[in-house]
Amino acid sequence: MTDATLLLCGAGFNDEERARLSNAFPSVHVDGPDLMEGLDDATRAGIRAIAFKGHKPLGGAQMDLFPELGIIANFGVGYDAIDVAAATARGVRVTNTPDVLNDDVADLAVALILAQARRMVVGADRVASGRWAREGEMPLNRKVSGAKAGIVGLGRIGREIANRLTAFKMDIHYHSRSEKETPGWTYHADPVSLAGAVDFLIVALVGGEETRNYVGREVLQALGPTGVVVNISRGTTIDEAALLDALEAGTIGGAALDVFLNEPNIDPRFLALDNVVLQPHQGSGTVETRRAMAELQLANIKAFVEGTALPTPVN
Ligand code: 8YV
Repeated sequence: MTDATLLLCGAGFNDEERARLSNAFPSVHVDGPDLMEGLDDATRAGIRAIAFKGHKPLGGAQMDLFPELGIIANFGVGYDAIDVAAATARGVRVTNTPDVLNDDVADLAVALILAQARRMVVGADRVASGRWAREGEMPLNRKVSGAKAGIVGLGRIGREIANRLTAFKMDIHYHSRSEKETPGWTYHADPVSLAGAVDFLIVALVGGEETRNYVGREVLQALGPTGVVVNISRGTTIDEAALLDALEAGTIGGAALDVFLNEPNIDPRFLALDNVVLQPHQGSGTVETRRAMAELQLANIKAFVEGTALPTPVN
């Protein structure tokens, strides 16, 4: 194990995560893939594994900087930042951290639904600003229990969200590539039909080119002026320009978003809206879950170095 040097890549590693990795292997750290070129030749030649965190693209050109690279272990379930085809072509294994974050991401989706419908951010501001005392009750908002929810992408996280929403007596609809076995949830073969049938549209797709702009103008139009879109997946899955137009024009009722196209420098048009709840991509961001993700990332690297089966391979 000691002959492998690890490259930690990502500005988001916290002290505990960094220590866990560098206690296990000799390590070098760069804040992002764009800084890999700055490493000297001898350092690059020693790198066998990259522990990756974040969402900046990591492509074949960067992989080629490391002649001994054998694995890229992603901190996260979504690996759309990594060019997996390029890795496979170079014989480089890619791993991710599925399942351990499902609960947290689903919890946040439910929180976003409640916060948007019950206007909790506006309510908190009413208390803090003294407007409650001066102006009295806030305008009435919308009931969540018993409403219709539509999940776009019924993977592991989508199912966790649907399971939680059934406790809110919500009628569950979903769209995915094919119909799945469910406890009686309603399948829609296309996302426009799904959006037309529900009050809350929750996007739980995987990221990447295949799902870019999957929720587009037509879907948003079908959701209608009281419909709310919730996104805990990737900013790329919704046509963001179409979403902003719809929010500004009031052709949808609102949005609750944990993810954006250009994180963390999100489109300033979002900040002028009063029908949105915005979060800083914190779906998996609890101490417990981030620790589990870090352990799974390290377990993949150790398995690679020891030549045993990778716990959660992507390619
Ligand atoms: C990130 C995520 O990994 O798992 C994913 O796909 O988007 C997150 O959990 C986390 O924000 C670290 O970048």
